[in-house]
Amino acid sequence: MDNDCLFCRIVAGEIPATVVHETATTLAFRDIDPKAPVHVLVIPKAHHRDVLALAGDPAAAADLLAASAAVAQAEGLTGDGFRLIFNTGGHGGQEVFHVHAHVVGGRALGPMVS
Ligand code: D5M
Repeated sequence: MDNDCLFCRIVAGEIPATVVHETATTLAFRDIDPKAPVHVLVIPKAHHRDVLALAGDPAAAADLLAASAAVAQAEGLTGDGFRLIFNTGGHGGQEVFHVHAHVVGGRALGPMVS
């Protein structure tokens, strides 16, 4: 755990979140500033800075992908579709440096890049 990391502190229960799914290695909770009717963040419980770092831990990456799919299923997104996003670094618009997948859906999302 990184004590300076917001999402590590959510994993530790120090900061509240609306948790929608949890496994031994992952946690999923609703984004505080949702961009669509469904906007859930899926994170590994272990701290990895970004998706580039996560790629160095294939088991954790697989767990995160499986958890993201489970969230999409549970949130009813698999019929109409949804978006799975890893913002990465400055140009990618990453604000929280604990890797997280955005599961976004519940409406037509339009062009990917703004
Ligand atoms: O996305 C970081 C996301 O994290 C952004 O959509 C807001 C969200 N956020 C920030 N703080 C919280 C808390 N406390 N709970 C839930 N969601 C939160 P990025 O890809 O880094 O730009």
